[in-house]
Amino acid sequence: MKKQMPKGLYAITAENFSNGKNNITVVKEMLDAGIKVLQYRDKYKTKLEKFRQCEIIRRLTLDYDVFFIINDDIDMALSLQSEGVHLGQDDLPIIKAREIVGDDIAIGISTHLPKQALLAVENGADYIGVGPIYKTFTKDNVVDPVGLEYLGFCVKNIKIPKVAIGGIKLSNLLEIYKYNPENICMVTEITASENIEFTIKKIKETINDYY
Ligand code: TZP
Ligand code: MG
Repeated sequence: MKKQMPKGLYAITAENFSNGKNNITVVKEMLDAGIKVLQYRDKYKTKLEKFRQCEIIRRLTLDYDVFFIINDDIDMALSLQSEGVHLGQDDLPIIKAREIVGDDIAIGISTHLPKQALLAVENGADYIGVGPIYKTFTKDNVVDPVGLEYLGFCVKNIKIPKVAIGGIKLSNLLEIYKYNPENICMVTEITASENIEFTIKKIKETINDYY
């Protein structure tokens, strides 16, 4: 049966912004700090390298009861039975991805425009990424910031969960929190922090443990 994605902080791996640590080390620190949603994202490894890391992370996320999402690789999501797979606008269409993964694996899709958000809902996405809200250097070839206006549109008009993403830091977190999206994603604010546990504690305090 499909699991419900927990609300709150949505963490993503970024090995090249992890102070020299590998994804496994960072993920363990995130799990110990109590994150509930984790996406594995790595644009620089071979499929086999990604799979080896994801095998370990799958086991850890089951132990910690964390909602595990794999970016891009539908086959790996299916093979490891992750809770979700995350697609971009240039990946396989949601309807085709759904035929492959079935109904038990959630499909999320990045969106940057109202038209994309509405289409994602129509095509049966389980959640949408909304962003990048602010400028970010974490993602290559990223589109221009969409700003808070697009987040406002999505919160008002899109009924499936919304994950705000892109350039979100402790310093601007409250601005996002006010819009009340189901999830807020912070990548390098967590992976690149000197003390991941402390940073996650601060994030939780900032949003009043709403998440
Ligand atoms: N998709 C849209 S922005 C982004 C992704 C994966 C990266 C966001 O990273 P950060 O470090 O939180 O700005
Ligand atoms: Mg992708």
